[in-house]
Amino acid sequence: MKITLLVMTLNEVNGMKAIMPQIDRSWVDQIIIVDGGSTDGTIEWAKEKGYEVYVQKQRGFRHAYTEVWPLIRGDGVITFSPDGNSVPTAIPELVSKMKEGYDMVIASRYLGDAKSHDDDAVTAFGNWLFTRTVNLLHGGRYTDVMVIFRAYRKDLVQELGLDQDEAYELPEKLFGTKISWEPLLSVRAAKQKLKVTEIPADEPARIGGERKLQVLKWGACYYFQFIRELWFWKPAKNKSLRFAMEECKHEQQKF
Ligand SMILES: Nc1nc2c(ncn2[C@@H]2O[C@H](COP(=O)(O)OP(=O)(O)OP(=O)(O)O)[C@@H](O)[C@H]2O)c(=O)[nH]1
Ligand SMILES: [Mg+2]
Repeated sequence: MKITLLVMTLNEVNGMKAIMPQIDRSWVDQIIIVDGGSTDGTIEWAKEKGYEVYVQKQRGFRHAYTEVWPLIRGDGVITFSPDGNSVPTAIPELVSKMKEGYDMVIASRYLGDAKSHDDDAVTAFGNWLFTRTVNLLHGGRYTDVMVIFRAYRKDLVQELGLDQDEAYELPEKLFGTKISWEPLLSVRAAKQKLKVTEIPADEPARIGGERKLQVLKWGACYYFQFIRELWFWKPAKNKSLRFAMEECKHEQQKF
């Protein structure tokens, strides 16, 4: 299994300079810096260091993902925050768990001894509430449904419909913002009863730069999605559908 590391950046040059040298390029098969239009030298620095850089065209975190997806050569991805919040040493652990055959592995800030040093009272409560809600409503067994730092199969995006605008449009319109897909990925992975696990990983405090999190607006959008998912998206009846789809793809390639 090949793994692509997606490094998400928006004006994150200080974090990049501190964190990227801690990542051994041989840990993964491909690294892409996915930039949201930085103006602080992040893009220039990354290119100078020889990284593959993709600059997103449409604003919003989820568009960064949908736009970069066709460039991914791995069968699995790791999404990573180079602002200091993701500990690079957890990358090899995520890779090896994926190679054991999991659909998704979350680097949880709240599992076992792990701690977040980035949370304030509001985000700590929000993350707890969101995780409890997803577990109660959708039968998850998560300790962290929100974190960016996680690994999953590339094809999950299509299988769980995460690339469909309809999954986000209404809450985004109601609350006037653009959101990401991690919370919905957690929900639908639980609904589909995928093979999911977590590893404990501390969240150190942010290194310089500015926080982009819009606590209230994003919180409202994600909560809306959690409730609507009770009826909005139905999991495939049996998991062999996935394999049937794969077979179809192979057949098409033959012709
Ligand atoms: N490509 C891309 N990256 C983004 C965008 N928004 C934020 N990022 C980056 O994604 C990572 C996570 O964003 P943060 O602002 O730290 O958001 P957060 O981690 O939820 O909030 P914090 O509590 O501050 O850590 C950072 O490295 C950001 O620079 C975006 O729209 N596009
Ligand atoms: Mg952060």
